[in-house]
Order: sequence, then C-alpha cells, then structure tokens
Amino acid sequence: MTEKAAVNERVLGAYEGFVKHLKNFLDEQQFNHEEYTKFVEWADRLGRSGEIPLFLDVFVETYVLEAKYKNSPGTEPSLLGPYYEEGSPVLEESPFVMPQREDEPGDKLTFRGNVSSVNGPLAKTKVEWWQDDADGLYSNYDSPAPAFNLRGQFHTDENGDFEVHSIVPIPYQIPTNGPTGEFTFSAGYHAYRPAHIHIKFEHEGHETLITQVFFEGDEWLETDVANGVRSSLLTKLEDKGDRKEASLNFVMRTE
Ligand code: MBD
Ligand code: FE
Repeated sequence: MTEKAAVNERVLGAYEGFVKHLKNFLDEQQFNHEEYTKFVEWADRLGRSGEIPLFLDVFVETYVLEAKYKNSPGTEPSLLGPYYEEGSPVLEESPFVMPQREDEPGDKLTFRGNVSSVNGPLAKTKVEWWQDDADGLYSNYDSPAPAFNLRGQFHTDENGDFEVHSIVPIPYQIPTNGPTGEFTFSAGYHAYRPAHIHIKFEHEGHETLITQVFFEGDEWLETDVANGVRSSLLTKLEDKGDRKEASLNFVMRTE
C-alpha cells in the first residue's frame, strides 16, 4: 500500500481504550517476562490450531453480550458460538422437522415457541436453529453426520408461533486436546456447556436476536464453561413417554 488508509476511529478508540485498561491489569498482575513469552507461544499455538473462534466464543463472547445488552427489554441474547453455519436447509411445512439421519440417536423433542416484538405480536419471523447430536457433535464440524444434520431455517406463522421436531441436545464438551483445553484445565475449569439449542431470529425493523435455550435440571447450568446461561432462557423438558416436550417464547427488540 502506498497511500495511507483513512483512520478507522473505532479501531483507534478500541486500541487506545484497551491499552488504558491493560495498564491497570498489568499493574495488578505483575507478569514477568517469561510468563509473557509463554503467553505468546500459547497464542501462537491457538492460532495455528484453528481454535481462535472457539477460544473467544467460550471465554470472551459472553462479556461482549453482557456489556451491550444488559438491562435491555426483550429476550436476552446468548452466545452465537463457533458452530453457526449459514445456508441451512429451508423447512417449508409445520411442524418443522430438523434434518436428521434415519436412525438419529437421542430422545425425540417437540419444541413449541412464539416470537413477538417488544411492541406486540409479530408474524413470519425467520428462525434458524442448530444444535449438537446425541454424540455431542455439531454437523459440519468434525462430525460423521451428514452436512446440516440438525440444522434448519423456517418462518413462524401469522401469530408468531412455531413447532419444531428434533432430538434433545446433550451437554457439550468443548475440544480439550488443543490450546483451548490447555487453558481450560490450567485454570481448573471443566470443559462442559449445559445442553442447549442455538436459535437466531430475523425480522425487518428488529434487531437480530441470537440466543440459546437451556433445560432446567441440567448438571452444568451453574458452571457453564462459556458462561452463556441466563435464567430467562431456561425451559422445562416434559416427559411424554415416546418424546420430550419443551417450549419458550421470545421477544425481539426494535432497531
Ligand atoms: C458451543 O457449542 C457453544 O455454543 C459455544 C458458545 C462455545 C463452544 C461450543
Ligand atoms: Fe453450542
């Protein structure tokens, strides 16, 4: 580049703000130079392993969301996470059956929800859904399942209602054999997230809502390694014999 690019004030402000707080942090922590070098080596391994999105989504994303959305009306956002995939199968007919293998392992799940706006009812909201399978794996990411297994998109009806048929997700263990696991165990944390469904809502004139659904009684709710649980996102799994049922309503904010 010969010409100097225009200054991006957001980048400059972010870096200067970061340094301001970094100084206080370093005064407090008093790292020696060997510790700094070890950190650089670990960060290099993190980058080379491809785990930067994983690490940041587990250990940083929740604080970004909290800072921006605490005390806002409407449904609380939760983590997007590293396993969102654009272009999932478009499901046309309700109840929306998540793409799955013929003999998909796991408990069958019927999930009912409603999407409204802080201003009232909302028709035809676009919904994207993704989750792990009964082996704790997300399709498209180191999984033997077909691409887009347990991923789909659809629209709510005229009243904002929707019904999904899927399987119950299981607690998710983040990968532990790389630099993210190294950090997790060094800090004395476990590697689990409670079982969750990822869900994303889009509607014109509204802020896109990315959030998750969790289930009461899950053993990892209080100690989620990614700290993504919000009590308003909890629902109850009801045993209906051959399947489980759950429901939750969602409220979108206007732009
Ligand atoms: C996940 O499944 C997830 O939802 C997050 C936020 C981080 C790692 C794995
Ligand atoms: Fe997840």
